[in-house]
Amino acid sequence: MHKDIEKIIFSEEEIKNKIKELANRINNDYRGKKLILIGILKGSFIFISDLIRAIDLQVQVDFMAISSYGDAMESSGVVKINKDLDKSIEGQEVLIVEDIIDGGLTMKYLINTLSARNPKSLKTCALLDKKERRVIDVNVDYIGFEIADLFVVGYGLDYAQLYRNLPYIGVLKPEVYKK
Ligand code: PRP
Ligand code: 7HP
Repeated sequence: MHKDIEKIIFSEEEIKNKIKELANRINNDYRGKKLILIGILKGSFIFISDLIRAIDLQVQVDFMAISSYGDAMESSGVVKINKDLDKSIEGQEVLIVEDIIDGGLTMKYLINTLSARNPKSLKTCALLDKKERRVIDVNVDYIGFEIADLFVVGYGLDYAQLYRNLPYIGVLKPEVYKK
């Protein structure tokens, strides 16, 4: 375990199994259809790369880069698009893929922005859902794990842009935040 991690919340094995479960549901729900996964950078890059390999459909991928947190641990509530999609999603089946839903402002913004582009369908997927923290109601169609109000890192999730490379999801030691 990394020296800055206090506790592992989800192991590599648990994440792997959860991704299989989510992909099975997605495969069944979109059987015979073409799907576009939209990964929200940076946090979702590891999750989406494992998820897409477990999906057995005609599937494309595109990315958006959004910033709402910067290096802070609380959402600023101001969402900014740093990179938009490369292609139109009009008339397409679209699934937004996030690492985590916290207050919900980012996902709400994405749903509003992307539904205005007239996709055939728009659904949402997040590996982690911190329901207790919600400040705005948002619909998440595929949820990996519900988690308590803990700041977690690893498997794409960062603190001050670090720890995204950890293969598990864990909680940092409190002294790391005080540095
Ligand atoms: C994180 C996460 C979500 C968002 C969730 O992104 O990846 O996009 O915050 O927060 P919310 O539900 O309170 O809006 P962050 O801004 O930290 O950027 P990153 O993905 O580059 O780490
Ligand atoms: C954003 C975010 N990034 C990393 N860890 C968490 O627990 C987070 N919640 N919202």
